[in-house]
This record gives sequence, structure tokens and C-alpha cells, in this order.
Amino acid sequence: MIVSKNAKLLAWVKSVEDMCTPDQVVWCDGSTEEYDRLMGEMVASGMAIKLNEVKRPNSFAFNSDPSDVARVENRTYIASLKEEDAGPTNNWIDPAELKATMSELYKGCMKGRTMYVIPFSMGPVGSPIAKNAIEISDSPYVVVNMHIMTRVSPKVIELIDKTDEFIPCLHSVGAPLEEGQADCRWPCAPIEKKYIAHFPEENLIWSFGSGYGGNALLGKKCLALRIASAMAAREGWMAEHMLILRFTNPEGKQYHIAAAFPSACGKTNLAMLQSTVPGWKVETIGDDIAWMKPGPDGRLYAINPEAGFFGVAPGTSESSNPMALASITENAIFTNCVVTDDGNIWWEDMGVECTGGTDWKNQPWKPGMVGTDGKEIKGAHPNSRFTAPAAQCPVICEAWEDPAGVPIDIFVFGGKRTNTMPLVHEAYDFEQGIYMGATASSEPTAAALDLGNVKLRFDPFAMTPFIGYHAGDYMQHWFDMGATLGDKAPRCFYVNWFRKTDDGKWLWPGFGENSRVLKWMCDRVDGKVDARETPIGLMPIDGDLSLEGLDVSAEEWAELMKVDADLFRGTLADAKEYLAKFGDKLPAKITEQLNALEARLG
Ligand code: OXD
Ligand code: MN
Repeated sequence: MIVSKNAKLLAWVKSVEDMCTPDQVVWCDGSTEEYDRLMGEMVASGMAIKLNEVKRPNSFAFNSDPSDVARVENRTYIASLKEEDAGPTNNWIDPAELKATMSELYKGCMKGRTMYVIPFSMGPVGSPIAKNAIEISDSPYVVVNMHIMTRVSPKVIELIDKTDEFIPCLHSVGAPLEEGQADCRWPCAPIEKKYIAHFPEENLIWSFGSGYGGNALLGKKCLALRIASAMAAREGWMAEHMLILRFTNPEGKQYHIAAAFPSACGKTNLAMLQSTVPGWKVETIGDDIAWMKPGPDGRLYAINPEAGFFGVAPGTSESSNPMALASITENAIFTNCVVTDDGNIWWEDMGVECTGGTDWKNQPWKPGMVGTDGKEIKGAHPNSRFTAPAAQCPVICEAWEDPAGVPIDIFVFGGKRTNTMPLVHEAYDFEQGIYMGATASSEPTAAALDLGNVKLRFDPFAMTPFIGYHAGDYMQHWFDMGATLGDKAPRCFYVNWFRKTDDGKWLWPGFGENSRVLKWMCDRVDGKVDARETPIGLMPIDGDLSLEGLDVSAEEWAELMKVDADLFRGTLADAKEYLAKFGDKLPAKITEQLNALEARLG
């Protein structure tokens, strides 16, 4: 066991041990031996199910408690010293008060459990852009997931010993065991005791009560987005909820694209897209988070701080994302999916037949089963996930671990709109691009649709739940970055893959065909094609975005590209109402863009 010599780290670990009183403390090393040992222990305790070694080698399934299935935004806090620094998109509690409340909860919370000290790096170990951190957790499930999602290594301890710098992340499932008390399959605390707390001024994370995803794997949303976004604003870089991909043309010229979409818009699918444009190929660098800094040549360079994919399982199929399926053939973790009778894994819309198995609630299950309410019982939870090493993706880019990052040529923003937003439009300049990102919006899902009051859900830069400070200051930081980058700033585009006809038919085939839209963007960057000036931005001239071989008629294309000024004015009115909540923190440049757009719409 390699233990740090750093006084600050040792003191923190000791203070947590004293507060949480675990049975033992184990320093993790990220080794295969450690992974296998913990998986073995979890299989023995019944927490993990080992999948069939032939069908899904070295892979395991977990089922969470039915109350602990997703990020809990209403229990997530930005505890800045001043309330106004958290802003209207965050929950705020005074940090002293929150620490007092949580310290009470942490008292004795690891009794009967092992406290794991996990040294991890977000970004390649030792790279100047990477951050060293320690997660303390009492969940072995967290340890094995951190092995895949981050770089867990004793080298991180060496770096902390040398630099005296690390980000402390404390996590407990919040379920102490009394003497002789048997553990349950998925220990966690009730919702009112769950807290996902961030102290941005101290670069500190405290999480209590949940064992699931972003609530518990603290490197991801908590560190790489909430804490990192606050650090980035202070230090002049960017931490964004963006996929990163490399698009290479037949001559070998590379374009790097970073794209922000709210959940359920196909981010992982786009990151691993199979291009249908002859000779052009996509390679994946990241599917969720981008850290970006200006490089020595003044361009913006991006790295993926993560080491794995934590992807939504349902809907992942040979047709929607064959590369994701190929990434999870072995060495994967599945949470809240169906374990089939033959020991394989399954979820809804996987595109393969399932005759039955055990569902995410650990009950015997068959497709088509209906509950007492007459509704079909889903086998997998809608937020069920796979965890897989990024290196297993067949189209992972050779540069994905390059500490220097890749230079970003293009930013893409988007949301899910069945009307109003055309397939693609380009910003006149970077500042309009910021406006597009700041007003990115999606329609509410059918379940939430109130026909009397159809409102849009705004999700600036797909970052609403992940901005670790005031969202108005965050928007201003985008303008500041624009000023730093000047004419080297990426070109900005807005896409909408989800437009429908009045009778509800998708107008655009999506998936691999989205490569046609990316190619048009690259042609714009190279100055190979002109564009039409429209009130909302620059749009393709007919014929420049190839539709060859697609079942899209001229009328459908016209509909996909239509900008209805009345509908757009409606969106603008909703955007105004939304942006008003940022008060005097709303950058004046956003208002300028909004007014200019309004004037252009006439
Ligand atoms: C995710 C999310 O899990 O954005 O990536 O919710
Ligand atoms: Mn995400």
C-alpha cells in the first residue's frame, strides 16, 4: 500500500477517518489486482453480478436502490461564501452552515465499512493541464468505476507529495453498519439526507448519501465541471460540458470539433459518429467534458479530462451507436440494466432480442410484461449506464491522451426542437456564437408538455446543472475568452437534428448522416463555400450541403432550413424572459446580441 508523505493530505485523511470512523483505511493504487479483488468481494457480497465470461468477458452488473438512480439536482449545492456568487441556476447554502449539517451526517457514517483513499488524475497523469485529486469513499463500487473513468495511480500521490496540491473530494454512501448488521445490496441514505456539496473558493467537494453516477464518481460532474468551471473562470481557461471529436478529410486534413448538447440529444452518438461522407472519418477524443486552454499559438486547445465513458445504455444499438457497443464488449460495468438468463446484458432499444432475465429492480423479467397499473415494465432504468474504458473505443483518436490537447476549429451548440430551429446555422461572429450557446434550448418532453403553456427549457451551453458559480459571470467569461482568442476563436454553429413535419415525421435522418452537416462546417472554415445571410445567421446555399443518396426531398430540405420569423420571435421572447433572471450579471453583450437579432428579424 503506497501512502502519501504529504502532511496536508495525511492530515485531511486522518481528519476524515476520525470523523467517519471506518473499520479500516485502504489507499488505492489503481492496479488490475485491486480491481479484481474488489469485484471479487462485491460478487461474494451479492452487490455485483459477474456476467457470462464468454459473452461479456470481465464484466459486471450492479442494480442500485430504486431511490438512487440519477444525479439529484435539488440536493446539489454551490456553497460559495456569498449567495450572489452561486447565482440563480444553483442551490446555495452558507458554507459554514452546510459544513456543520454535513459534519453531523458524516459523524460515524463509515462504521462497519472500509474507507478507500483514491488518488486520481483528471487528464493524463502529470500533464500541465491535468488536476490531481483524492476521493475518499466508502463505496467499492465507486473505486472500480473511478478506475475506469479517471486515472487512479500511485504516481498521483508522488505528484501530490512533490507539488503539495490536490483537490479533496469526500464521499460516503451514508449508511453505517451497526455491529453484526448485514449490509444491503446498494447502501445509500434517504433523499432528505443526500447532499452533493461544492465549496468553490476552497476547491472542495463533499458528497453524502448517494452511490450513483455523478453524485458519487466525484471526478466527473463535481470536479471536472462544477469546481473546474469556477477555477477556469479565475485562471483564464474553460471547463465545458462538450464532446470532442476529430474529423479528417480524404486528404488527411484534420478538424477538431467541440459540441455542447443538453442530455438526450445524442452527445455520445455524435462523438462516435460513423461518417457517411465518402473519405471523411470521425475519431473520438471525449464524449462528455472538455477542458480548454489557449495554446502558445493563440488557438484554443482541448483535452478530455476523463478516461472512460459513463454512457446512457437504453437506445444504444448497432444502428444508433455501433462504436459504443463495440466499446463495451468486455471489461465493462453495467448499472441498472437487465441481466439476461444467459448471463449477458440488455436494455430497451438495444436492437437485439431478449427472452428474459432479471430487471434493474432485481426481479424476474420478460419483455412485454405489464405491471398492476397495466403499463409495460421496462427492464432497464431509463438512466441505466455502462462504464467502459475510452481506450476500448474502436474509433478512439490517437491524440486522445495528448497532454497538449487538440486545437478546436469549431464549436457546435444545439438542443431538441421539433420546429423553429433549422438543421444548421452559423454565427456571424464569436460573440453571436456565445449568444447562441447562451440561449440553447430544448422543448420539454412529451410527458412534461403543458399544451396551454408550451415553454422552452433553456440550458446555456448545456451547463445549467454544472456551472460552479453565477451563470451571468460564466457567460461573461465566454466573452472574456473570446477577447483573448480574437480571430483565433473557433467558428460557432447551431444545429437541430430533431425537426419534424406538422404530422410528426422526422425531417432529418440524423446519426451518421450528421457528418454531412459537419462537413459543411469544415467547408465554411476553409472558405470553400459561401453562405446565405439570414436574420438568424449564415445558412447553407442549396447544393453545398450534399444530400446525395438521402431520402430527403427538395420540399423537406426547404422545410428543414425554413426560418419562420414569427416562431423565432416567440423563442426570442422566451429567451428574454429566461435571461432576465440573471439581473445585472447578464453581460451587456448578450443584450446587444438579443437586440440585434430582434432588429434583423424585423
Ligand atoms: C451525464 C449527464 O451523465 O450529463 O453525462 O447527466
Ligand atoms: Mn454529461
